[in-house]
Amino acid sequence: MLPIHEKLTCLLSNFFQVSKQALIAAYIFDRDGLLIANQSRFERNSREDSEIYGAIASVVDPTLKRITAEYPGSFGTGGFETEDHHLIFTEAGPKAILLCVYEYRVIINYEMPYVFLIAEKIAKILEDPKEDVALSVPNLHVGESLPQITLPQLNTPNKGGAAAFADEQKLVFKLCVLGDPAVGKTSLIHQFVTKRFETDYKPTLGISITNRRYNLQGFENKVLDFMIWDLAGQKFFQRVRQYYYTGANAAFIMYDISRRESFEGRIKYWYDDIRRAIPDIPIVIVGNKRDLLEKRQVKEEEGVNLAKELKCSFLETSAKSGENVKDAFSLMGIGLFFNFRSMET
Ligand code: G3D
Ligand code: MG
Repeated sequence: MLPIHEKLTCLLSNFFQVSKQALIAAYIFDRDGLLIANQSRFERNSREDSEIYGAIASVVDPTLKRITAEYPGSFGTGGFETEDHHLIFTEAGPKAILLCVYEYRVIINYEMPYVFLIAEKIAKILEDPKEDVALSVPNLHVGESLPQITLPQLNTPNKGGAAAFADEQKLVFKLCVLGDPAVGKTSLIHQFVTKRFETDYKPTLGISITNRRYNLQGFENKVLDFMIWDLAGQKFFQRVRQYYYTGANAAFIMYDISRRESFEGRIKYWYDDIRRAIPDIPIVIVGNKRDLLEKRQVKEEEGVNLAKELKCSFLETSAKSGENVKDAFSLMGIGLFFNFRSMET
């Protein structure tokens, strides 16, 4: 097992792999403002590497002090812009703060799901060093169906983090999992829902509903209840469709990368089917069975391109090994949470 510091460094380095176009540097501080781990897009200890922090230090240090003083509990996230950068501070559990520095030209909305995912992983690593937290960071190819995220401004008194997020809230999200038989829908859900406290199978409808509570890191008062609808029957009858789709907040459309016939034409079929019922929910196209590399019949690139065309997000998973599964649901939860917030305000 890796020591904590190495886990954090490895996580940040994977974060850079997927965000390298936008991210300049990332720092993990403890609550006393001491640096625990960091990574930049430049070579470690190079001149550029040390220059970045120099450029932002004058705003970072006082901000960290203020966060600790004003928000001893939960502050969520907040950020501001300097002349050249976006600085995003995010709570990473009770012990740490993640600071991400982005290029000024970057649209921060698109990066935020990642920031939260990383913060969540950092919190878990620090909370229980024995827990096996995936250090990989999925390359979620995001389309235009992304939520609009409004960041609280940390430098506005009383408007930032804690104040904006303090009220308790319970959100229920219905997530539909679609795709041809045997692509791995049920397996994917079981990977995510390790402790199934409620699964309700409706045999006449061929639908199975599973609930899973999800706590969004940094937002202690928020509870997200995923209600995951699985097409458990072999036949998807016309009369069930409306019932299945009604009220859905998001959908996964899955195929099996080792069976071309589950991809070709079929993703488009499921996409049209749900879009007819609900025109505007976020959809992630999921290429499953990524572990069957030697049997691959659909290139990752083909999935990415189709997702772009349909304005969906895209991710490859393995419901067998668990690769990217929890992260897929986390990213969806984060996206839905912020989507919901921006609809409210
Ligand atoms: P479905 O719910 O979409 O119909 P299932 O699909 O979850 O029932 O999975 C169908 C079969 O694919 C199962 O095999 C399951 O174990 C397998 N499977 C699901 N996901 C993966 C994966 O990521 N990798 C591999 N290698 N297999 C996977 P069986 O043999 O039990 O029918
Ligand atoms: Mg199934």
